[in-house]
Amino acid sequence: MTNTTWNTILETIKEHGIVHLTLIDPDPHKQTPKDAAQIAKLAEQAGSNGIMVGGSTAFGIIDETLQKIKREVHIPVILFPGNVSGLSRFADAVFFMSLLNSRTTYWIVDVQTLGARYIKQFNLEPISMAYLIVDPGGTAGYVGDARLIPRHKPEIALGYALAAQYLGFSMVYLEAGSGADNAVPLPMVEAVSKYLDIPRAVGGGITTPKEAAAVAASGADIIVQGTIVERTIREDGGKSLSNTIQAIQKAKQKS
Ligand code: 1GP
Repeated sequence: MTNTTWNTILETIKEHGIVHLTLIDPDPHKQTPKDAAQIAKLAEQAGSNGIMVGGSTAFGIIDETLQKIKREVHIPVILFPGNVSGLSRFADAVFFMSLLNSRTTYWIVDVQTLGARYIKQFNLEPISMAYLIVDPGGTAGYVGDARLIPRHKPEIALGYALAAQYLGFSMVYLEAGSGADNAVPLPMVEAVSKYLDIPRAVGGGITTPKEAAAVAASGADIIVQGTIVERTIREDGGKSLSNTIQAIQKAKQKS
């Protein structure tokens, strides 16, 4: 097993200071696999560095969605599974996540135990990720039974993030929840970034280029966007996304 996807992500962080990942929820109520593949293709053309496929309530059409996406893009396609049912042999890699601030052992270690043999069988590259859900948390917070990290307590987020690093995780992901009204607070991103050596991904409720740039300038290495990409890409073919990607790269050059 070669760590191709993770190495590509690390190399892109080294080269551009930042990675942009586009999240596609393979939900038949949102879009068909064909539409998902079209979104992925336009996202790649706009400069996104990878496609994440998954969601807290994703079901049913994951294999088909992945097969169609893989036909359209050259960038890595990474699973972002909401459960064992979110695994598929048709991706390049999987974010092997532990929801460290869950109240329930299922989301911390049991679901990973149930899924691990499939990852081996499917020959997926696992990328270990500490998943930390910040208030308001959205569906992920609800489904994952998270003890949401309070927005005004960056030190709690830092404690979890350092614990993740010391436990050997490859990266941490600060998640405010898909479609959140407010993204992860910048002082929290700053506090975590100041002391952490492993990459920080930040996602949930990041909408405008300006907002994304501020998150990047605060120390995020990976920015994840889903809702806004799915929405705008239909309207402008990827123009807004391309603006966002330019804005985050510029923010990194300055910081
Ligand atoms: C995925 O929460 C992110 O983990 C995506 O959030 O849909 O708000 O971009 P958005």
